[in-house]
Amino acid sequence: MPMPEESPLPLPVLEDYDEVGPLVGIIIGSESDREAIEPAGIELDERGISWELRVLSAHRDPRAVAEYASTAALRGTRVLIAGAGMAAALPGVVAAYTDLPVIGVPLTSSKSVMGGLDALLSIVQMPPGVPVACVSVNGARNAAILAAKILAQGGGYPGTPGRPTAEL
Ligand code: RP5
Repeated sequence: MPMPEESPLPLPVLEDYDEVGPLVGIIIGSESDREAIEPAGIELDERGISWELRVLSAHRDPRAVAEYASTAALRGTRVLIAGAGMAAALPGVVAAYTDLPVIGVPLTSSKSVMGGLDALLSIVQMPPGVPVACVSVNGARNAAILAAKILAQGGGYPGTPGRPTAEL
């Protein structure tokens, strides 16, 4: 019986990422968001939770966002944090491509309206059926804490079987 040909990777973007992903994937819409999202990584590090950061814009790189979001669960990632400013479509677009919980972080950018109210409304006003959790404007640390709480519900938190132990 002929063997089936080895199937190609489902999406080319997988080649760019470690096969096994971290527990938490953090995405920001621009390099200019990096400083504002840093507290999330610091908090996750302190909790011994693995994470990665990708800069992917829903408006400028929509295909890359779709590919990252739709492959995250396959790589073992359990929660996604998406931070963006202005018309912050990123968390909603990510949620459209994954069943993983998505935590949106509205960010202030130099071009924000009312200190980030534009991003807050863009993230929190998701249509029925596509929920995104939303923390405060520039609430990156809270996003990480919420991610940790979500992970603690599913037995996948560090210290539970199958995950590395960590000082909590
Ligand atoms: C959003 O537009 C980004 O998340 C950022 O907060 C804002 C401005 O982006 P840059 O023009 O600085 O790249 O998409």
